[in-house]
Amino acid sequence: MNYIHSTIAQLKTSSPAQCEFYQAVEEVLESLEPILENSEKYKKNAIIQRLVEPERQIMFRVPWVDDEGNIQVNKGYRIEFNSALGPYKGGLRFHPSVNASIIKFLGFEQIFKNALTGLPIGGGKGGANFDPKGRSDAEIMRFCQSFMSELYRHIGPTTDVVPAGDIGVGAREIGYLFGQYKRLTGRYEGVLTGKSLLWGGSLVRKEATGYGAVYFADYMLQARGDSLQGKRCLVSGAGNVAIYAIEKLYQMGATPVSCSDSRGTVYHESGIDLNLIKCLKEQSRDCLSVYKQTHPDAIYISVNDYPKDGHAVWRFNAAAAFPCATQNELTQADASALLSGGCLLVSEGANMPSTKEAIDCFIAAKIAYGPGKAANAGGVATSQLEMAQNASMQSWTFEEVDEKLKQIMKNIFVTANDTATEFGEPGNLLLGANIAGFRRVADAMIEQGVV
Ligand code: NDP
Ligand code: 2IT
Repeated sequence: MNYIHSTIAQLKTSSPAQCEFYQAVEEVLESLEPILENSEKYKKNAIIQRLVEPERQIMFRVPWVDDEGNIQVNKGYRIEFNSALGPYKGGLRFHPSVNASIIKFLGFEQIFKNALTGLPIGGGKGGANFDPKGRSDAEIMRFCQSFMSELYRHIGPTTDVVPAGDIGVGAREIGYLFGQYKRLTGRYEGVLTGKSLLWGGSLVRKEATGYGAVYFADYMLQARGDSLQGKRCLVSGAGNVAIYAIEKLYQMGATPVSCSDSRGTVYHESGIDLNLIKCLKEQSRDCLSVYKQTHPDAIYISVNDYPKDGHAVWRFNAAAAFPCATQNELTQADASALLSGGCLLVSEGANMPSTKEAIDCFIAAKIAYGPGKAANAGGVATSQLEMAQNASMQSWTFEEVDEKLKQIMKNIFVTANDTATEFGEPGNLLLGANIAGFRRVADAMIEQGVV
């Protein structure tokens, strides 16, 4: 058994039943074969064994009282995965599916994503198995306060910087979390990102992940002598990332024709009504099924009617696909359907949205495929720009931050593309992103000794 396979086998014994985490590790490690084969130093320094083991894992009880006076108990997590390049950085996810496997896969991805940005940030992730759906603002506040009552002792502006959102965590939750942090510590400091513009947030942070995934798509197409202009695009999700991917697609002359949530998919041939989605999801927190009340010509497909082997959203013909909802939302059958429908590009706004088999189809077909750790890095990169503004007591304009975001996405594309070419697989951005991110973290780890 070679170095990579023996590490994965050991991991399955030492961290049992964490299938999403194994999936993320296998995807990265398998693309490292070419660099590991040619360099003894990573093996000699046990870099792979060290990388797959988080530096620290914090799990805690989150008790809170609901509006009926019942005591509820959730499980909270913060995984401080790797600090070779800087303080741990990565969001929080509040969703009923959250468990150690999901937080570890997200934290592991975050290490390489953050390395690819070229910024001084390590990798971490946190969250809770809390379901915000149907909860009142007062319940959300009490949950966030209880969550922070434990988390505050583990975080700090030079040690571990939390949110800027992920599934179920947006501006409202960040406000409540920050308020409690300030109350407990008495410190007004940049320990959270994605803050409100009224009290230390950065312009463009809200838009950054979705915009970044579209900029990345545009760089992939430019390299192939093509552009997004006039292209029909499928988008999944209807949250923060999906909304701002849709907005940027319109600005770049493309037509986004779909979006989805946990209950169903909307397909609108003439183009998704962005203002309506913003109202439904950012304000009234409604389900997408009501979209048809305003647009009877749109198609709505409930999850109950999805194909058995995948998701309705990928079964329409389009030139490009932007998965922006959640992990494993794009299967092998979905990938085949996309390719048969003429899809030339996939840019992942979500983390690990495509299954391994789906990715294999995209790589084999040699379409432009932007893996999440490269294509969605605009969010965390703009979080770091928020940290930089906080630390220097400055506020940059929308145009300044947007320009820096574009430049960062371009650098990530060029780095992944050049690395793919260097390792003999031109155009394979999965390989290029994994090797480039790994090389930066691994070399820093070697220089810092056995810690
Ligand atoms: P939001 O909570 O704002 O939106 C998530 C969207 O995905 C919602 O429309 C939600 O549906 C849908 N969704 C969530 N879980 C499922 C599921 N199990 N099945 C189907 N649909 C689901 O989250 P974000 O937009 O912030 O995050 C989306 C993805 O992007 C995640 O993978 C996240 O890790 C990734 N990401 C986010 C970044 C950020 O800056 N926010 C940065 C980089 C990556 P419903 O409305 O019904 O809940
Ligand atoms: O997956 C991600 O990169 C995020 N959810 C954003 C993390 C951050 O700290 O901005």
